Formats: sequence, C-alpha cells, structure tokens
Amino acid sequence: MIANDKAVNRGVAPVTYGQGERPPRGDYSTARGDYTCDQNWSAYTAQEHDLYRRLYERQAAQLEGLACDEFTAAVKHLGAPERIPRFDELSNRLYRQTRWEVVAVPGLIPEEAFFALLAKRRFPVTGWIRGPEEFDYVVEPDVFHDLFGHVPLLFDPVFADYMQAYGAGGLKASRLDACELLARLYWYTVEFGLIQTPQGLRAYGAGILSSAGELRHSVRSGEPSRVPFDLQRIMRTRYKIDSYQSTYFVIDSFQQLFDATAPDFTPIYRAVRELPEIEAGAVLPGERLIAAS
Ligand code: HBI
Ligand code: FE
Repeated sequence: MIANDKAVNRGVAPVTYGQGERPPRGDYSTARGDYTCDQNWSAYTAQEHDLYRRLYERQAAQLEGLACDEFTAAVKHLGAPERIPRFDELSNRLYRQTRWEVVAVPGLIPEEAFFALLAKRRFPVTGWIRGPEEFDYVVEPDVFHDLFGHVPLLFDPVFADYMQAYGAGGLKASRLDACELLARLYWYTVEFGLIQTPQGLRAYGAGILSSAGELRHSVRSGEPSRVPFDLQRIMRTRYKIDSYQSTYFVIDSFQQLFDATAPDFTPIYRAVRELPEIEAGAVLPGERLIAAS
C-alpha cells in the first residue's frame, strides 16, 4: 500500500483505514515527496472554524475524571478554541517544549512515510475537517482528531520521546514486514490507551480523547475488557476501526510505555508470529482484567 513519490505527484491517494472500501479523503496532489503539504489556513470557512470550536468545547467539558492529568494540563497549548489553530504557531509552542513540530498532510499517509515523520519528531496533522453531518463520528482522522487527540500529549516529555521511539521502531518494522504488529501497538496505546492513576483509570489515547462517547465508555463502562499492558498480547490482538473498542490495554505510566519500546522488536515479532491472533474483546484463560473506574 505504499505509493511512491511519483504516485503522490499524480495525486494518487495511497492509504485508507481498514479494507479501504471508502475513497480516501484529502487532496494528495499538493503533497510533497514526504507526504507533507501546506495547511492553507485562510481556506477554512467560518463554518469550519465553528465546527472545530463546537467539537473542542464538547470534549473539553468532559475531560474531568476521564482524561489523564497530563492531557488536561496540556490541551490549553492548542490555543484559543474559537478557530482551527495555525500549525506554524502551534509548532513554535510545541518545539520550545519537546522539540516536536506539527506538519500538515492531506490525510492518511503510508506507514513508512508516517514512521519517518514521527522519527524526526514531526507529527502529521490532517488539514481537512469533517462535515457537520459527521459531528459525532468520522472514520478517518480529521484535523480535530489529530490536533485535539494527539498534540497535547506531545507536550509531555516522556510521551514525546515514546512517539519518536515508536516512529524509529516503525522504520525497522517496515523492513521486517511487521507493520501490522506495530500498527496494533499504535492502536492500543497512542489511539486507545488507558492509564492507571491513584485516582483510578484515565484515558490517554487520542481516539478516545477526541470521541464524543468513547471517552466515558472506555473508563466507566462494564462492557469492554481492560487488560494490563503487555507488548506481545497487544501485537497478537486484532482491532476494530469503526466501533468502540472491546479491549483496552492499561499502562501504569508513560515511562513504562517508553521502556517497552527500548528493546529490539525482532525477537518479539518472531514470538508473536508463532502464536495465534486474538480477536478484539477476547479474554485469555486466567488473564487478570482491570475493573472500570
Ligand atoms: N497517516 N496521517 C496519518 N495519520 C495516522 O495516524 C496514520 C497514518 N498512516 C498510517 C497509520 N496512522 C497507522 O497505520 C499507524 O499504525 C502506522
Ligand atoms: Fe490518530
């Protein structure tokens, strides 16, 4: 699924989530060889700024007791919620804190290009925003998901280092054809991860924090299984892209996440390939589960 530079210049959209039955969104004809493009901030309409504001206010109102403290403390760095932030201004603030910057992309980009940007501490943020009819849910990541969901924790030094380590590991994985295993690690931590705190379970995953309903569901609902973080267990576990997760993985700290990426993953990939995959929601015999908060 990796388009080459020429394909990008031909405007071929290279990547979609899942089986790819939907046409990819975004204008890839403007993307450079590394899949980055310009944000074109002046093209946003008043309606789009207002949609961003309403999405932001709905999520900001429900962070207390559900989002991890690091996220709640950092979300203000996105700037005024009334308008979609200018990526260059946001990058100036972010770079001063953890040497990350935000770069615009047309939408989902190939894994290799994605990993390469993360490895350079450049976080790809989709330029377009969902339509008003998608206020409650959009399948592909839009500018609100990427900014509100992902960027605040890039202000946290340990999490920021984890994201770069993940990107660097991803570049190795693509040579080992282990992208699917690494995609699962991204999915169950960066997108849908939970963290145990003295006050109880809290969300740190971007897919949860940017979701109207999944933020409360992931922390409070009795339905999903919550499994203590385990790299091999995560890499064996399939995920669903268009419904609430039925399995969440729980870390004790961002340091634990960063330390887990320290070893070379090659032997882990080999071990995981010897073991059967695990369906989302399945619980292994004797597995300790973590209760909702
Ligand atoms: N592209 N723009 C963008 N944003 C993502 O989050 C993203 C991507 N491409 C691939 C991808 N995520 C996942 O497959 C990661 O697990 C690599
Ligand atoms: Fe995301």
